[in-house]
Amino acid sequence: MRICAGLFISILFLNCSSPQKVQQEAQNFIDAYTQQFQQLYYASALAEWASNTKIVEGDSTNAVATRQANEALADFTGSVENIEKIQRLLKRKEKLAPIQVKQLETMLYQAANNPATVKDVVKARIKAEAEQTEKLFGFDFKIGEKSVSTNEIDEILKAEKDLTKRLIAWEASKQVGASLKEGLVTLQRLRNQTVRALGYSDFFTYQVSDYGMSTQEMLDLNKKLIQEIWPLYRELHTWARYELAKRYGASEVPDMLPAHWLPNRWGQDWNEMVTVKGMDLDGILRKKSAQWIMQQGELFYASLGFPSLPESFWQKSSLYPLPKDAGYKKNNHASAWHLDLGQDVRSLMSVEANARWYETALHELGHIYYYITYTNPDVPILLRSGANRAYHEAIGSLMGLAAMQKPFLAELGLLPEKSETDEGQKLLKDALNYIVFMPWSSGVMTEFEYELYANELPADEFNAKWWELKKKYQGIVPPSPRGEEFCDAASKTHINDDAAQYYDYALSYVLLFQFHDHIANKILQQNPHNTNYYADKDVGEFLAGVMYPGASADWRQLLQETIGEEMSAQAMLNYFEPLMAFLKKANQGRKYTLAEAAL
Ligand code: X8Z
Ligand code: ZN
Repeated sequence: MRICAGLFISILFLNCSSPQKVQQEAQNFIDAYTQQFQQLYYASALAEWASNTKIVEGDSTNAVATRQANEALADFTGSVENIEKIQRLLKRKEKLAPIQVKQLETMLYQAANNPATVKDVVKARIKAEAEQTEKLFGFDFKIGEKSVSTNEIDEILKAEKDLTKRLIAWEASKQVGASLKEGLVTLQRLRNQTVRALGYSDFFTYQVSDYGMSTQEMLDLNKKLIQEIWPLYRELHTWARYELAKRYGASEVPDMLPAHWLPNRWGQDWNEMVTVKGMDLDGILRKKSAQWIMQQGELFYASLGFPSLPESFWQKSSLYPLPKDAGYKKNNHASAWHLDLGQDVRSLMSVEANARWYETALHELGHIYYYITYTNPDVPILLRSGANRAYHEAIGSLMGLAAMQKPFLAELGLLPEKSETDEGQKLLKDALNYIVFMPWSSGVMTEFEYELYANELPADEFNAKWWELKKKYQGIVPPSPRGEEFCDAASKTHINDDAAQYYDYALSYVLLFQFHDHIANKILQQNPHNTNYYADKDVGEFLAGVMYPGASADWRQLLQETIGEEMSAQAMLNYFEPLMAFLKKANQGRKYTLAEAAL
């Protein structure tokens, strides 16, 4: 009797414990978890940093250390004890503070990538990921006998007029994919297996769930975006076919764009096709230096009221290409790091003095200033990430767009005050950047990774599917048939080390035009095509307001609070609206080869 009564009382007590008590219990757990998490996270980031900045052929020291550090972090975040505790606390959700619920949900989300119940799978995945990164960035690109950097390949694809030379450079850029195919097949299996243990159907669905969306909702949203920009894309595609055929002296205008004709390894950004008269940024920047680009970037953010970058950023970042005789390689793709979720912020780039790196440097600094802004006492360590992942990508790209507009460039003395520029050409150049990117990101990349993970695309269909999607969404075809001995998808960084997240960039472009529209019209009262953000503290305040809460805010609500809108492509469409008539005229009498409506 006594025992039963005791049990009864304790059950009663448990169910009726006051919100304060439950919150206290949760907070104790969150605090202890956070402390350990931050240490393990930092150790993992430091090891990853070493692995990405110093890749020595045949030396596995960094790879081994990275594997160990990542395993330790995974063991902790996915431990049975932690998962059970989180789930138990989340059962009493209604008694917890919303910010506690958010932190517990973040923990559970991370646990799902590393559940201890499938420890061996997690271990195998960590190993496979480390090997894939090493292969991807340790790869020796060759043109003939000569080793070349990706910067050198990109330069050829930007400027070279000889189609044979272009073909050789493009094919060289795809070799890396073939060497990564086996690893991708392994990762496809292991990534799916790990997240299934906590109930996600596949890795794509797991990644999408971070937005609070289902896979179908994400696919539908991306499809809608493609449909909305399609009429403009169709004009750009037509214009580019004729323009490039003329440039290369081709005897015929091809129906679909050969991949090696375009100024980008994946055909994701064609802006380098156009040099705007009176605004030749490449020509201007060539006379500056890579260091100048970085300093200028910091100055731009600082002019808006953001702090200078910490000294440690300059000391510890890896910002410039390695010397040819370095004896090791580094990750050739740009990234920004928040290593300790505190003050240690760094960027990894290979900046050179040109417009492409100018834009990329501003993009990466956007991430860095996002880190710095949400590293504040109101944002718990576990919520130091973007309101969603697309927000994080949007800020720096927005600054890149702003820093290429004429009044801004003039203020910085990069253009003569009264230079004559061709506004139509400038808008065309912008569209070749931002509009062209949409079928690639929302279409090719998103659908390929959906097929890869959610539909378990068989390995002997990888390349066929890739080129089917390239044709369908981008109207791009390979220079010659590419069999399954190649794996052209794996030549794209994100397929290997940022899996199932590329729609982030598509959504970030949508968001950035919404932010830009708001800034231009509501804050600066300037024409969105001709703004000057420089030194405007109100613009800085607005951006800081968007970034400050990090992931402690609900991303939809934050959009309402900051710009009073839902996510929508309307601002992007408005920006490019004047271009349609120009393109229609330029394309008059030409043969259109893309369907009138997107599929
Ligand atoms: O990967 C990036 C950034 C790093 S977060 C340089 N971007 C995408 C890409 O290069 O494919 C920026 C825009 C698209
Ligand atoms: Zn980015």
